[in-house]
Amino acid sequence: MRFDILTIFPDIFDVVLGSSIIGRAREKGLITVNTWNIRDYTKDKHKKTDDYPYGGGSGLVMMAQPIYDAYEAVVRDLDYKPHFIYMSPQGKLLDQKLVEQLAERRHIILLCGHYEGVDERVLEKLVDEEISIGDYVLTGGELPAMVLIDAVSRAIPGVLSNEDSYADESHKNGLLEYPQYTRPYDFMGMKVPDILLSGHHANIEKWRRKQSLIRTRDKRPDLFEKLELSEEDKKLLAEDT
Ligand code: 4FV
Repeated sequence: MRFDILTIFPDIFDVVLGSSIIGRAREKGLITVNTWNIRDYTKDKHKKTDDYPYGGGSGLVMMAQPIYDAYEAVVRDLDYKPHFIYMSPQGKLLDQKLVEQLAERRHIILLCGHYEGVDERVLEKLVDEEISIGDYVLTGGELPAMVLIDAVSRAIPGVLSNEDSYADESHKNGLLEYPQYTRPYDFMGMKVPDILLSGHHANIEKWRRKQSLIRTRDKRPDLFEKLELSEEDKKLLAEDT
């Protein structure tokens, strides 16, 4: 997977996408992340990337030309068109299903907006998909881009050291993850559920499934109502009532 990020703050990606799991995935060549400073594609001596909006109003709008020319630089040597995503509060909400769909792609360009947003004409010309990380307004699209890259990269085979850990986690198959425990057995008088020390893997899996169902029902009824419960699931939930 290749990510190209169009941004006016390329440096802020270095630490977050250069560390830990994502950093190691880049070193292993599982993902490539390139940042492109939109300011490098401005044509005036002040390197303007934004200007006042036509029609008046507060704030500034990012100009089309520097963005478009940065895009041209990315695709110059390509014989295909990468998938172009604009991070925006108006986009479709990023969820695990969309993450997994994006992880199937080979090359994604991410445009990070600032100020009031981006000139509509560059969106019309370039953008394949608008994606939001939540219904709130941020100062820039850089954090959303990092969130997307983190979530999508985790879904790429080989990025997580233990493939199973991806299979079990929250929001996989629409369920929240079960409670996790590690040593010590007794922490401030709170003990680990004994089932987890039983060594009986079938019973442990059953306990975990039940905990996931209960958590999803209680914490995220919106997700729970979409589940197609098996007869076994219904029995597990009925045990509590
Ligand atoms: C955002 C979001 C977001 C809006 C104005 C950047 C900012 C500025 N992006 N999910 N929520 N973007 O708030 O993706 O251009």
